[in-house]
Amino acid sequence: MIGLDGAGKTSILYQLKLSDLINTTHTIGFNLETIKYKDLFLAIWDIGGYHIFYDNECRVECKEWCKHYFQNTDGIIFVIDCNDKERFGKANQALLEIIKNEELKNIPLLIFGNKQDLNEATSPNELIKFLEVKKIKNNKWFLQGSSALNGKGIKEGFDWLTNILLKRI
Ligand code: G3D
Ligand code: MG
Repeated sequence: MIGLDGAGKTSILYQLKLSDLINTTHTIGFNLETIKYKDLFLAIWDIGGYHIFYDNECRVECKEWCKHYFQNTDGIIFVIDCNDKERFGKANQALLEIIKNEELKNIPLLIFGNKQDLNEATSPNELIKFLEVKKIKNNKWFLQGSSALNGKGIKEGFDWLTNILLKRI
């Protein structure tokens, strides 16, 4: 799970936790949440902000580090704050940067257009115009509007992702 800081990653995980939290492990820079969702045990790495991939200071080191996690990743969840239009460009660049990784080829990509509860939030249909999703060739993707505040859309997103994962098992 990745996205710009403040997008709502931790809040989305918290919504899931309310139902079926198994375990939380805090590591340096990474949080691991183990959640039972339907018949699956999901180990979700909240790998924090986009700077891991985007800022020059930590880019090389962090990228190398992330590769170890990516190797056994079954899906990507990318969270976008739909109320933060100024950073849509950055979110788009971060997304493209992440899916460039060889290790993440062919795995499903769930994009949460989060904070839909806010009046000014960009709708998923509008958001799609800001994201260069046509450049995504190697991943099946799905954009789901969500609100980590009231929980709307989160189940729908995870249903899409876990249906694909279950088919692959
Ligand atoms: P991150 O883990 O991606 O960095 P967080 O983001 O989950 O910490 O969320 C950042 C801030 O956005 C938090 O507010 C959180 O409550 C808020 N937020 C997350 N999801 C939603 C949402 O769907 N709707 C609204 N309205 N707010 C949301 P604070 O004030 O604690 O910084
Ligand atoms: Mg967080």
